[in-house]
Amino acid sequence: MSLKQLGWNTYFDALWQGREHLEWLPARVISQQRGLWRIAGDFAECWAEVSGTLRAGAETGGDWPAVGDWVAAEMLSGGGRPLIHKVLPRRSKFVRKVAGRRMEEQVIAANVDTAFVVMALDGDFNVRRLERYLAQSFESGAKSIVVLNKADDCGDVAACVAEVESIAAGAPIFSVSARTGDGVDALDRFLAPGRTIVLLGSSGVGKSTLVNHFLRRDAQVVQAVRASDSRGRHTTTSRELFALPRGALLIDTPGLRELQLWDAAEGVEHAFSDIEELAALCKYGNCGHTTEPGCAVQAAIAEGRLDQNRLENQRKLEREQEFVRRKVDPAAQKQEKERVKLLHRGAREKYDQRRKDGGKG
Ligand SMILES: Nc1nc2c(ncn2[C@@H]2O[C@H](COP(=O)(O)OP(=O)(O)OP(=O)(O)O)[C@@H](O)[C@H]2O)c(=O)[nH]1
Ligand SMILES: [Mg+2]
Ligand SMILES: [Zn+2]
Repeated sequence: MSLKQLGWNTYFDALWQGREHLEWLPARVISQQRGLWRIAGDFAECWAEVSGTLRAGAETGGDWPAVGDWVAAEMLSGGGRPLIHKVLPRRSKFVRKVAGRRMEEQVIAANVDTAFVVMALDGDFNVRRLERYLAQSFESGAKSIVVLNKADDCGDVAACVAEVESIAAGAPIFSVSARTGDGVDALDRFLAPGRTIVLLGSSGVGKSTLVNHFLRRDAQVVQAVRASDSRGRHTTTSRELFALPRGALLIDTPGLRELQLWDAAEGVEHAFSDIEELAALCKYGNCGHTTEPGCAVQAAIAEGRLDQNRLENQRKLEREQEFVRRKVDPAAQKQEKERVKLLHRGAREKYDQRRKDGGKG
């Protein structure tokens, strides 16, 4: 595949001009397995390792290559596995706190244009879980889309869509059935050539079934959910990027057992902007929205305009992400964000200049 078919564009091209070694080749990480990364580029596809320098410099989980990343690879003349020397700055990334106790970021997918946040309309339907995914997705830098799958297995799709509308903070919502194909064509607009889409959502919601639908072949194994509670069986076990026949790039991910937020203050804020708007109307600026007089949030709950559970979930997610923020060095994180911002600005300027010079975007 050509780099362009893999999603390369002038934006990454501008970043690439600053590479340290001319013999390095750009490649995209398409899957990953225990210390090996599968990369694709102009040279086709192969497994690669990370260089000693990258390994030594990797301080947190986020420093390692992830599926969707663009990397600088060196082909070794002796025929050994190529070495990944650098991860190009990410344009967007969907992350979580790594499972377990470690306070570390894990990158689920990088350089994604659109995130399909998938929720099933069967017995596993859960708007609180959706709020959690959306908060992290809003933080990612990708466009968030809610995909309500298994519409064929739902007694009242309209009611579920209405409920999701009230919590999705304006994210577009599509109800589909990957099984029958109903409604799935409406997602085509996000699948333009060179575009990267990640499928997110808990196990059993039908992510891999959607992948197979778009690929028009059974590339991914799918497995029935438990009859008792419609929960999935964690069928997909690794993240993988697929090239669709029509040119988009689709990343399938395993349903996460837990999605713990990581550095998602803005995402949480956006996800609950309706509550923020209400809070601005409270009588007291420091209103805690419990029993204070003149509380607009409590008034909305009393009038049925806001669900108490949504307010509680907001508090929970805020606490969670606050906890992470206190555990990791805040100064270091801020610095990192500034560094990435500057890199992006540099790339953006070069990109704009080229467009002015008559290049194509
Ligand atoms: N009724 C119905 N079942 C569906 C639909 N889409 C998927 N399923 C079924 O749901 C089950 C789980 O689907 P998967 O595609 O394996 O789910 P997944 O999200 O990839 O799950 P993990 O890989 O475990 O994260 C399978 O039995 C699918 O056939 C749908 O639109 N309607
Ligand atoms: Mg799957
Ligand atoms: Zn209040």
